[in-house]
Parts: sequence; structure tokens; C-alpha cells
Amino acid sequence: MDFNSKIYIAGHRGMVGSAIHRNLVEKGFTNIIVRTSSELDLKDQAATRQFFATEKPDYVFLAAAKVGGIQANNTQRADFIYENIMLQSNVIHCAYKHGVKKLMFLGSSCIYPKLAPQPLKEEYLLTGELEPTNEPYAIAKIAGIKMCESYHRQYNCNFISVMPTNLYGQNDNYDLTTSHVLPALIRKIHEAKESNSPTVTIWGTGTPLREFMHANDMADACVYLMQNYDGEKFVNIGTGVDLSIKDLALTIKRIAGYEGDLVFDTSKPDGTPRKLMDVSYLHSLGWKHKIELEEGIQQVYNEFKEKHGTKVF
Ligand code: GFB
Repeated sequence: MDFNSKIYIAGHRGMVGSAIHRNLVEKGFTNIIVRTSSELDLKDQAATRQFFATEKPDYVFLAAAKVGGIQANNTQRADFIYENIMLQSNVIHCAYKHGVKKLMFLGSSCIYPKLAPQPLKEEYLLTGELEPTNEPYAIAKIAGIKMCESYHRQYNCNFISVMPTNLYGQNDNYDLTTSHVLPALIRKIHEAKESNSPTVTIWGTGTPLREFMHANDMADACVYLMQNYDGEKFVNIGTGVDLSIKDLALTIKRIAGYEGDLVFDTSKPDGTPRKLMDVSYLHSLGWKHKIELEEGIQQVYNEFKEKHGTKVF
């Protein structure tokens, strides 16, 4: 990518897309194009085709997706599979038709089988059954990986895929019904502290293990791989470190200075027992994360407090 290459970020208002945008601007890229979802509905094939025909981007970061935590994935199953398959298929096919030089598709660690060996190596894809709570989303993401691989093989398109672990950061979703665990716990623990509540409710048993990476690191990895990687094989992106949901809650409690107790609501699903990325391939390509979890949580907690102050939602 040259500094004046035309770069389209699909999903620039989302947590990852906005982080990619900031990273590219910081690095000096000057010709970035974006569209809000009301300006361009990527699920609309004709509108997407028209956009690519007119704008002719050189590079595409496909960070647009319908995303959410375990509850949203489990209950809005049709929306997750339909919206993701539509928008990613339109963008990938239009990128091929309109001669995009390189496209990066962003997947998710939930593409791996529920009970795959840990840490998750790229070659474990399609070796077992998926986690039921997010199967429709995972199937859509697997379709995206396979589309990029197929366009690579049949049409020699430079379309690459990356699989991020669970992410958090600026512009995260703090709606408790649709959010991921980390922003949910920041909000719940902050509110419990502000209202002097003696307990905070955590979904599930607290035993599942998850790995978390800051969206700024994710964006840096994406830009690095866009510049340095052309392989057909997709690449895991993560930190290689995980912890239990209970330990995550204890860490957030400590950072927020909340002294109440944790209560576990086991009527809520745990999801997959463990999801830790093997990041040896990523490291061999020359990139490693910089933001450790405690530092990252402190940063997003400060941002959260600045935005929401002492207001209880
Ligand atoms: O982050 P999360 O929603 O997604 O939940 P997944 C992770 C774990 O945290 C689960 C527990 O065991 C939840 O039960 N948890 C505890 C909570 N308290 C809460 C809470 O208040 N809110 C939430 N959301 N969880 C998603 C997938 O899986 O991760 C997506 O459904 C995607 O497809 C995404 O891959 C990264 O890690 O279980």
C-alpha cells in the first residue's frame, strides 16, 4: 500500500474498523474512503456494485459485520447468518469484479470447533462441530474465509483472511443484552460501585476461558499483514494468553475499585469452554501484540468513565 493508495474500510464506525481508520491515519495514509451503513447498505448487491464501480478502491479492509456477544448470537440467529453472508459476499465479489488489488477479510475465533485442542491452530478449521450458541455467525465467517481462499485459487485475487480473538476497545458496545463480556462487566461493575450495590451478576459459571486483545493492537496487526502478507492461509490474531471469566471479573473489580461480591447466574450459557489462539504463525510473520490486558482494561475503563461519568444507566 502506498500512502496515496485508495483504501476502503468497510465498517469504519465499528470498534475494529474505527481502530483501523485511526491506525492508517497515524501511519500517514491519505486516501481513505468510508461510507456509513445508511449511505451504503452492503447487504444490497446493486448498491455495493455501484459503489465499487464508481470508487474503484485499490485496497479493502472488510471489517463490516453484524457482531455481538453470546446472547445476541444465540437469539438473533437468522440476522447473524443472513446479514453477514450477504454483506461479505457482496464486498468480496465486487472486489474481484472491480480489480481491487488486495482485500482483507476479518473473521472470528468462533470458527473453530467447540472442543478443538488448545491453543487453536489454523489447521483445526472444519475438524469438528461448532459451538451451538454462535453457529450461524461462525458459518457465515467460515463462508467468508472460503470465499477469499477460492477467489485466491480460481482468480488469483490477493484476498487474505485474519481471525481475531475476542476484542475490546474504543467504540465498544455497552448494551447489556447484545455486548461481549468485557464491556458488559465494565458497565455492570461500574454501576454496582456507583449505586453501592453489594453484588454483581456474572452470566454462566465463570469458568470458561477467554483471550482478549485490544482493538488498537488488532488494527495494527491488520495494517501490518495488509502490507506484509499475501498467503492463501488465514492468520490467527491474538495475544496467546487467556484467563477465566471469573478472573476477568476480579481484574475489572480491582481496576474499578469495587468491593462487592460476584454472583453467578448459571441459567445463562457459558458458550465454548476455552478459546485460545495459537499465534505462532502470526509471530513468525513478524508481528506481536503490545497492549497487555490490565493496561488495556484500565484504558477502556477511563474512556468509559469519561463518556458516562458517574451516571447510572
Ligand atoms: O463475550 P461473550 O458474550 O462471548 O461471553 P463468547 C464470554 C463468556 O462470558 C461467556 C460470560 O461464558 C458468558 O456467559 N459472561 C459473563 C458474559 N457475564 C457476561 C455478561 O454480562 N455478558 C456477556 N456477553 N457474557 C462470542 C460469540 O462468544 O464471542 C461470537 O458469540 C464472537 O460469535 C465473539 O465469536 C468474539 O466468547 O462466548
